[in-house]
Amino acid sequence: MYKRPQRVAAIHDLSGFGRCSLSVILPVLSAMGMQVCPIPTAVLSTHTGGFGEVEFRDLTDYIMPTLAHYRRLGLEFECVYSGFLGSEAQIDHCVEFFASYPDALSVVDPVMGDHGKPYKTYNAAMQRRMIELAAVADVITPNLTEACILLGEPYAFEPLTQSKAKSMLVRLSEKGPHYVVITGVNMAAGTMSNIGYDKERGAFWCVDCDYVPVSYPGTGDIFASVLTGGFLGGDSLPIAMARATQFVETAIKTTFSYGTETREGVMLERTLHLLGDKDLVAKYRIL
Ligand code: PXL
Repeated sequence: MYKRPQRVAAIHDLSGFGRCSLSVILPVLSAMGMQVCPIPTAVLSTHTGGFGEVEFRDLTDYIMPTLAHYRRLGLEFECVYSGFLGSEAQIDHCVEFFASYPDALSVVDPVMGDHGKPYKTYNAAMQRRMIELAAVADVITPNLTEACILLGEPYAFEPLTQSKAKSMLVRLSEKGPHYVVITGVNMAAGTMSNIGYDKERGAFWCVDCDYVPVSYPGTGDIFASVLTGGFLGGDSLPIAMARATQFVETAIKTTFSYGTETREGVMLERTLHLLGDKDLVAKYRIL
């Protein structure tokens, strides 16, 4: 019998050039068999990482009327997934969106910064409000910079010991979410790892990444999207983390081999087909 694809309401910006946010979230989740309904928070000519002055149109007043329309239509979503937000009011609107779909998996990628620095558009008030949004999520996927901002701590430039890593995961989960995944963690043991915590089970997980001497924008969006698609497809936390890590690693290595400009993001076009491979990816460790 026909079963419609699972639906994801994706509340993120649309950056035209540079392969991040909705430009990568849509293809990734579609390739994983999900129907993505984009709710753009802003439209930008490029992402904010390296293309000079950006054309930016805020769409704060678009979110609530769109939610109202979907409610009138009786549209159901299996997942609501938020990311880059352009204003404080958008955070309130996302909270309301999540509250309107209490049975949906709620994923908050608290996009705020990278490499120890907040993005230009994220002021201190927005950083504080993002903590409120993370509190209503089932899953959060900060990178290490964002994890430090959410915890109100200075950025951890030193490699993290296992006990510090576990403490960060637990303290983030105490703010609300059941699953916490921190990406891009330089571990004291010498690995670059993505680490995760399942609050209900009290279980910690770690997936190591191969080192590549470059960093591309949009990889956090791709990671969170593959993780979300994995969960919706029935993956456990460590399997979803392993799937997302492996895909991002392959996309980065493929792109690096061509030597393209890093600000243009990863060559998703050359790797997207790999997401159709449902084989179990089990390259995880217990942290
Ligand atoms: O990939 C995160 C992201 C999303 N949206 C915009 C960005 C960035 C990172 O630079 O600039 C507009």
